[in-house]
Amino acid sequence: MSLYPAARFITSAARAAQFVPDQGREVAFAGRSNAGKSSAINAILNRRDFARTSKTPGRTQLINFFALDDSRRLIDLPGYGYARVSKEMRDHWRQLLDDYFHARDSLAGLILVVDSRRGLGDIDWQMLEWAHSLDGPIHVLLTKADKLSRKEATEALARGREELGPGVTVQLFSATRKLGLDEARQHLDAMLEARPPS
Ligand SMILES: Nc1nc2c(ncn2[C@@H]2O[C@H](COP(=O)(O)OP(=O)(O)OP(=O)(O)O)[C@@H](O)[C@H]2O)c(=O)[nH]1
Ligand SMILES: [Mg+2]
Repeated sequence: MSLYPAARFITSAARAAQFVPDQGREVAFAGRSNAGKSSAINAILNRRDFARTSKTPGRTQLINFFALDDSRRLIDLPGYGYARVSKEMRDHWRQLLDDYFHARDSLAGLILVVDSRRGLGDIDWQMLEWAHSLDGPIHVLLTKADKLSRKEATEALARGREELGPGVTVQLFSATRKLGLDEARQHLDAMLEARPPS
């Protein structure tokens, strides 16, 4: 069963001119390189190899636009924080993300993907600050929870809740074990279905 049976890849954008028209609603997935963004999208949509996944961090360097239906989209943002890239590359990413966040009236919410073993890092906080100016909900997936013991997972979630405070929701997630899928889908649906700002 796919939640969005009509879901399809639209395009990859390397610059703002290549963004799809800013209509309808979209939810963006952000996170460090290798955090598990593409895997989370695949798991949530119940589609294998839909958003590409990679064992090489930093491979997805473009903004990938996926249509869920005629008016709703999922956005796979390029990962950040991967050390072994040139300064030019990092500057390019920063510009691309900056352009994206400033351009998109259709952006209805952000899903921040964080490796549960690492927790929130400086660069995640920067992303959250950026996203807070959006005025839409932010939901954090603490992913790869399958790599944690039950006790570690409980602690990671408690720490996340405490650090993020009441404005941001957070959950444990595992694409591999399909843990937390329903909770993630509920947040995604709520973001996509909320009324557009008038
Ligand atoms: N054990 C485990 N591994 C995962 C999980 N999610 C992703 N991975 C692995 O982590 C690696 C990176 O996953 P991706 O989904 O490609 O990560 P990404 O955030 O899209 O990475 P970039 O596109 O490079 O920024 C891959 O080897 C995945 O198989 C998970 O829930 N559990
Ligand atoms: Mg990816």
